[in-house]
Amino acid sequence: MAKSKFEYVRNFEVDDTCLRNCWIVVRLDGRNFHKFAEQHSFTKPNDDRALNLMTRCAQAVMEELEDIVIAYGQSDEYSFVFQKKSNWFKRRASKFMTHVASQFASSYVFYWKDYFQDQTLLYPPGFDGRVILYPSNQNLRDYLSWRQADCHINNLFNTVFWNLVQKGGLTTSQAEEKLRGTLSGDKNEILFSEFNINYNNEPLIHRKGTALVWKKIDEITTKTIKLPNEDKEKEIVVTRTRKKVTPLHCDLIGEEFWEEHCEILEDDS
Ligand code: DGT
Ligand code: MG
Ligand code: MG
Ligand code: MG
Ligand code: MG
Repeated sequence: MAKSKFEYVRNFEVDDTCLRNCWIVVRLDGRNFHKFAEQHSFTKPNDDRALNLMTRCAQAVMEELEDIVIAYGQSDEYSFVFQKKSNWFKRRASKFMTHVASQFASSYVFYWKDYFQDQTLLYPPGFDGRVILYPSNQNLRDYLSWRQADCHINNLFNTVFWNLVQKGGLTTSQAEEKLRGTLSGDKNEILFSEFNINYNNEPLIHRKGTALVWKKIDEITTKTIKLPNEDKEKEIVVTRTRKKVTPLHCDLIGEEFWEEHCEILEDDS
């Protein structure tokens, strides 16, 4: 086909190929969710409807898009890890970022009513996205550890803060003042002595966030077959192994998770 004289504009497109042999991580974060949470009456400090909706959207992203080996989410964010050798869209960063963000955002609207029956969606939410490349398994593990540590730090703070306000009768500025400069040990102590709460017994989903991994499951179905040379039909049991996205609320920082899910970190070569 002959080229039009306009064709040259293509040369203005810049190359954004992700370096080979690196893990490709896409992290999304809700735009101005401080306001979004207020306007949609999210419960404080954690709204399980919102957290489960986020996970439902992440599951849709993992199932619809190629090559995602693990996802991790907390608060209004989710990270998606694409396998090192992925050649999806020739590793173009903009394709990864935009497909993840748009699939996630449309899912958020699509599945909203399944989680928020009594709360209408008041305006369309948005999510920002970024792409980060990690060359080594250690870097990837440290990235996920960083996000999970962030979840822990924020959740411990928010749990004490909202107990002081909701049960302790403090104003938000008094609670802020009381917590200024406190270490995690102090926060655990306030929770225990003032509210009889052992932080370690708080729900895992709030303390650890949510990891989504592929799990093999055996799907058992019955099938009716017609045998050759016979008139009768026969029912047989068929077992199919299928991969299913499964949510886990566990520690990602220690060795145990990575030993149990050794298929995620492939050979570091
Ligand atoms: P951004 O990301 O710069 O556009 O601004 P924000 O407001 O989204 O800030 P970010 O992402 O640092 O913080 C997440 C906000 O989302 C935080 O203000 C609290 C809110 N949020 C997330 N999950 C929950 C929840 O389960 N319950 C409530 N009440 N708020 C939540
Ligand atoms: Mg942010
Ligand atoms: Mg945000
Ligand atoms: Mg955030
Ligand atoms: Mg097209």
